[in-house]
Formats: sequence, structure tokens, C-alpha cells
Amino acid sequence: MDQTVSDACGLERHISSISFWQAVSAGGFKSGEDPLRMILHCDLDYFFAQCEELSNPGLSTKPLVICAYSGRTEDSGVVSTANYVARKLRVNSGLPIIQAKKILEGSNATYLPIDRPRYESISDRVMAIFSAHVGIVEKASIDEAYLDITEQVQLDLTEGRNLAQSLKRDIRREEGLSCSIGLGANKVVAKIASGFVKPDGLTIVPSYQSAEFLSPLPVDKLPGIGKKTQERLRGMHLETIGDLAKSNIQYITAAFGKKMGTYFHLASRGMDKDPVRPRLGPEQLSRIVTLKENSRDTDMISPELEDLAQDLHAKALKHGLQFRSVGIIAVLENLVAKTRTKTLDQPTSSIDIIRGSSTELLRTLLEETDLQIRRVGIQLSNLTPTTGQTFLAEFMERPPSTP
Ligand code: TTP
Ligand code: MG
Ligand code: MG
Repeated sequence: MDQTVSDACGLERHISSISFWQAVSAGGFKSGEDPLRMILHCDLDYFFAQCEELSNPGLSTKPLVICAYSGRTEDSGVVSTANYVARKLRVNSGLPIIQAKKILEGSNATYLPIDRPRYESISDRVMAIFSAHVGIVEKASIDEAYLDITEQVQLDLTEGRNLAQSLKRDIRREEGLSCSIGLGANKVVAKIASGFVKPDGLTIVPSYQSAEFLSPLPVDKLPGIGKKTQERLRGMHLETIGDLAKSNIQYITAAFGKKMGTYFHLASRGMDKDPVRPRLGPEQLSRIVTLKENSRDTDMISPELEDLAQDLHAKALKHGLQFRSVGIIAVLENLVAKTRTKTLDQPTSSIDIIRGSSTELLRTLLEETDLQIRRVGIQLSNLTPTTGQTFLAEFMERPPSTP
């Protein structure tokens, strides 16, 4: 599949020659505005359905519908997601399965139930690829994450684009999946940009053109505006994000309250201060370190693995968690990230299992490449509370260190 680099608002021409900082300086950056940041939002394409296509590639040429069955009758429930072949026929998330079947009658469509544990394992490995490349990763859902790359790329748009393309390449090479990425000055712009071209898109919005990019889009593209709010805004003659940006803030807050009104006012103008909160979600514990020098020597890498194993084991104990999967993350000398995971029959909190599995996975990984390792990490996933513990949701992961 070809990758699309979208030219949002005809902006691509700026990307190769002008860095983010220069572009903003030239435009006269005013103090008191949002701090300069560069954020990526990555979202896997038709995620549950794409996972199923991986194990059965024959499914990709015909409509594939993943069903959230309610269990009342054989076909009751809604479409969880569908591949793009089905979407062309207007079968999308939320549609009742009965209606999807009517639309797709005679099209040789396949209907599968949700296999969440499998999608979660794949999601964990994709998150590990993000962590291998970027220090500040916030998992936002099973198939999406925000990455703060400000420092890593020094606010340079070309570097930002290269990093986004490396992520897409590694996710494709390691997991066989396509994703869409948006690059913007904050989470709101990055999130909308990642949905701008799908599937397999990359949309780059320089900070000084955030408002211009958002302006023509319908209001429901703003995170937090659903169908009901969209209807209310339509009643107020506010159809596009640009309409919202031009409207009087008092008028909006009177209708939606101060908190929502202020958010609509700022976000519609491309402003958002919400930080990327470094966490991989409550389902994973991971840490990655940069080796003192690139190496393939297990005698040199083993002490690092031992430190990581001890650290992660201590964290698991502290938070009362057991794990069922142990993964290894390696960033090679060419900066390609590799991950390998082993899933056990039973959950455990044994440090010997972390040691043994990570050493074994490292050996396997080294057998598959001739390249040296630059960074190495361990990831514990499929986490469950140890008996008697109930605070899984309270758990927050610390950011892994940057390269
Ligand atoms: P999304 O990222 O919203 O959708 P998607 O990945 O299927 O498609 P896109 O290419 O547009 O990103 O959601 C991720 C997964 O969450 C999706 O694959 C299935 C699940 N999901 C539901 O079960 N119900 C829903 O209503 C939605 C929107 C998603
Ligand atoms: Mg998705
Ligand atoms: Mg998503």
C-alpha cells in the first residue's frame, strides 16, 4: 500500500526547507501563547479488523466486519469496526449487525467476534515500538498514542516527518500493520491531523497554520464534540471549527458552561496546552536504556537486562501486579526497533521468569539480525492485580528515558 503524505492546506512545500522554529519566529511568535511543542498522534488503521487480516490475509480483499455481539439473539449487537472494503459500502463502527448484514448481502463478507486479548498483545508491541523511538508516550486507547517529540527533533519539521516515517516503517515491518499519523503543535491538532488522511496517512501541520488547517473542518472533528453537541452548535449557526473560532466566547460559555466553552474557544483556534502524560496505560510496565556502546555481546548486555529486570520486578511488586507476557525491545544500530514477546500460561510475579524470558528473547532477536544493539528494554504486559489488590487503574507508568 502506498503511503500518503498529505499536503494539508498546501503546506508540504514548507516542510523540507523551513524548520518549525524559524517559521514561527518569522511569523512573530507572541509570548503568553501556548509553548512551542511538536506532538505526534498515531492511530492504527481499522485496528481490530486489520489484526484479523494479519492471521488470514485472504480476508483483506472482501468486506470484513468485527462484531460486538450483545448475546441476546444471534445477530444482536453492533459493528465494532470494519475493514475499508466494508466501509466503502458504508458499514462503520456502531452500525447494528443486522443492518450491516443487509447492506453486505451477497458480497461474500466475513463476520468475526472481537478477540480482545489478541488485539491487546499486538497493541502492547506497537506501544513498545513507540517507546523504543520516543521517550514521552501516552497511550490514549488500544490503538492510539500521543508522542511528545519536541526535544528529540528540536522542533524541526523535517526531523519530525522523518521520525513519523520511521515509526510507520517499523510498525509495518515488525507487526505488518498500517497506521496514520498526525504531526501538530499540540494534542488537539495532532489528533485531528491523524484522521485527516486515512488509511496509511501522514499529515503534517506546522504550528503557525494550526487555525487555518482546522478552520474548514466540521465542528465534530474537535475531540469532545459528538453528534448532540454538533446539533446544538448547528442550531447556533456554527457548522465549522472556523465558525466556532470566530464566535464570541461569552456566547459559547453561556450555552456550554465555562469549562467546555473555554475549551471550544481555544481548541477551535488551534490552541491546547494539555501535556502528553507519559504512560503506557495500566496494562504495561516497561523501561528501555541506551547501551554505553552499540553491542551484540550478551556478556555486555546481560547486566543491563538484570538492572531492568530488577527495576520492573520492584515496580510490579509495588503496584501489586502480576504479568503474563514478557517482551524485549531492541533498537538496532540503524535505529530500527525490534520487539519480541513471550506469553506464559499463568500470570506470575517471578523475577526469574523476567530474567529467563528476556535473556532467551534477546538471544532469539540476535539470531535474526547481524546488526548491533543500541538500546535495550524489557516490557511486562498482560498485567493483572495480585490477589486482593484492586488498584490497577490507579497505576501510572514513568516515562522511559530518551535516546
Ligand atoms: P478507532 O481507532 O476509532 O477505529 P479503527 O482503528 O477501527 O479505524 P480507523 O482506521 O478509522 O482508525 O478504534 C479502534 C478500535 O476500537 C477499533 O478497531 C474497534 C474498537 N471500536 C469499537 O469497538 N467500537 C467503536 O465504536 C469504535 C469507534 C472502535
Ligand atoms: Mg484506529
Ligand atoms: Mg483509535
